[in-house]
Amino acid sequence: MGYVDEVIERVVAKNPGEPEFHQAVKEVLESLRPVVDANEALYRREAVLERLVEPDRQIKFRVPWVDDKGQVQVNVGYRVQFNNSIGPYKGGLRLHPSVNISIIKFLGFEQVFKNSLTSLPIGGGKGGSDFDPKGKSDREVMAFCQSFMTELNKYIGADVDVPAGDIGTGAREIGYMFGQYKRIRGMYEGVLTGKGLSYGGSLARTEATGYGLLYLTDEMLRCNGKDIKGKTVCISGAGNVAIYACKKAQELGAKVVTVSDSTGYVYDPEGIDLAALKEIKEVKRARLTEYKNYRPNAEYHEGRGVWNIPCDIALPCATQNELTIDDAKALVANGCFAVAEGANMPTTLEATKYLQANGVLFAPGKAANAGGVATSALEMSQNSERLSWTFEEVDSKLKTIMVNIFHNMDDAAKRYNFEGDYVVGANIAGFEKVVDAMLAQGVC
Ligand code: NDP
Ligand code: 2IT
Repeated sequence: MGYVDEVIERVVAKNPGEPEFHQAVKEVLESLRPVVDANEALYRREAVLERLVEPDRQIKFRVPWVDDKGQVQVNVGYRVQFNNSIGPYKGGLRLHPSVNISIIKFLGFEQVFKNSLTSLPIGGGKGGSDFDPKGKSDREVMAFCQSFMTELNKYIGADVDVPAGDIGTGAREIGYMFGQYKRIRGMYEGVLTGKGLSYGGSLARTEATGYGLLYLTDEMLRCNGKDIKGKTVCISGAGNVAIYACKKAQELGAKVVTVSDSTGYVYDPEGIDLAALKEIKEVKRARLTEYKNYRPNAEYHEGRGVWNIPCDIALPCATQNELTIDDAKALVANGCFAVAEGANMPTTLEATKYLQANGVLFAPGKAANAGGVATSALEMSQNSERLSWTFEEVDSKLKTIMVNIFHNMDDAAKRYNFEGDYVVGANIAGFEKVVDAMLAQGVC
């Protein structure tokens, strides 16, 4: 058995009940075969893959808080610090009832390669809790965030580990967590990113993941002789990533016809009304069922089905494994020619292979959604120099980073004779830098 297969088998045996983590490890390691084969003796002796798949540490803790009725609630908190070879651990905090150690480990593992791809000095980590902010009062969210940070603060710091937002964690949650960190540690430092603009946040961080997704998609299309202008785009999700992906896609001349949330999806053949979407999701924190009140000609459908709407370009921006083999078949049958992942691992392995086999340009999440964490790293730089840059300055750096990520993954794929396979390209390009740093730093 080859080295890659041995390590995958070991990961599955040693981490039972962690299907998302197994999936992420398989996807990465299998596409690293060309590099691993070329360096097998060295990598085996240095146990490079064994070290890559084992996090530096996993922290799990109790998060007790009091709800509005005076009832004590208990959630579970996690922080997985995966790899800090190229910089302090960096990655978001997910607040969603589905959160478990498997999901946090898959996200942390992906983050290592994503952060390497940004070319900025950030290692990989991820955290979160099974707390559900939906339907909670602001006071309840604050009580949870303060309790969460009361434990988490022991393990993080501006040069140690810098968490940020993810599903369920937006500006409100980051604010409450930052306040509690400052209070407990007695220091004002850039320990979290995605902060409000009045206390050290960066302009363009809110927009960064969605905008970055479109900058990379635009470059991928351009380099393949295609143009986004005038194309029909389906987006899933209706959160931070989806909203700003929609905005930039529209600015680039595309027509976005769908958005979705966990209960259903909207199909607006005339093009999504961004102002309505923002009001429903960012201001009212309401369901997409409200969209029809703004746009009577739009359709709202309960349940899944967003990928059955015909489109040229699909941008999954909700959650993991939301685009399955059946969805991939529907997209191909309807003439879709590009898929770029705004979410983390939204496409199943089988669906990814099907899309690629059918000539669909496929940009994997660790490259396509790296604009968020890249701009978080720019927020860290601004905090360190105690300055803030203009929107245009941050946005232009973000664009350069995304264009470079595209070319780095494209070049890596070509170097190993996998031209056009951006999954292989992104994994190899991300891996090379991390391994170089690991080997230089000795056995640790
Ligand atoms: P938000 O919480 O702002 O929005 C998430 C959206 O996805 C909501 O519309 C939500 O619907 C939907 N969603 C979440 N879970 C499910 C589910 N299990 N089934 C169906 N729909 C679901 O999160 P973000 O926009 O920040 O994150 C979206 C994705 O992008 C995630 O995969 C995240 O890891 C990834 N990402 C985020 C970055 C960022 O900077 N925010 C950076 C890089 C990647 P509902 O409200 O009904 O739950
Ligand atoms: O998945 C991700 O890259 C994020 N949720 C953003 C992480 C960050 O540190 O900005």
